[in-house]
Amino acid sequence: MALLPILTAPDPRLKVMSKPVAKVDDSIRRLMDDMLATMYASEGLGLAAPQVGVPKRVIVMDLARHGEKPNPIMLANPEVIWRSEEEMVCEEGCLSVPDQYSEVSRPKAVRIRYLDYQNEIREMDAEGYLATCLQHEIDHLNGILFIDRLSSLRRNIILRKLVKARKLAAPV
Ligand code: K1U
Ligand code: ZN
Repeated sequence: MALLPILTAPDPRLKVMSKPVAKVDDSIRRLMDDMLATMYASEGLGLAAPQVGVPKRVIVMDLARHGEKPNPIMLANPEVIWRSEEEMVCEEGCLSVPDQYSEVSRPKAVRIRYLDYQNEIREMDAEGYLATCLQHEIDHLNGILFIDRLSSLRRNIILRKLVKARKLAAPV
């Protein structure tokens, strides 16, 4: 399995609409495996293919905590087919927006349709933190970052911090 470099905002590749997968075949399964390894190595809870520069509708997640049995979720072409009217506010972060966290309001519960690792069509009901993470990852597939759901003032403050941090990290 390979560890893939993660893009950070404001990289334009994070703003692109990703393309559906025709079939979950060996090449998509390899992408899912590499994304999962990359997500674990970065201590993230989720990862979407555009974050590693691949504009395909593939996401991986694992919400198991340290010390719990791993519970990987790998989805292709995930789509929200129902969302609750009730919303929930949750603190979000993103591996592509390093060290920045903000509260975001999203539907509290969703039903997702997707293709699984075996290319079978499945549906999943999610609520609470799982629903938040799924919606955050599906947003990535549509070129949306959690900072796009904040006020333009807050978003610009965060983007300026990221550009400054990148300049400081760049070799002279
Ligand atoms: O980069 C990503 O898309 C993954 C992202 C998933 C996520 C976390 C929290 C809320 C919504 C989506 C992360 O894993 S960010 C890093 C992280 O582990 C974390 C961030 C905030 C709160 C708790 C954990
Ligand atoms: Zn993210």
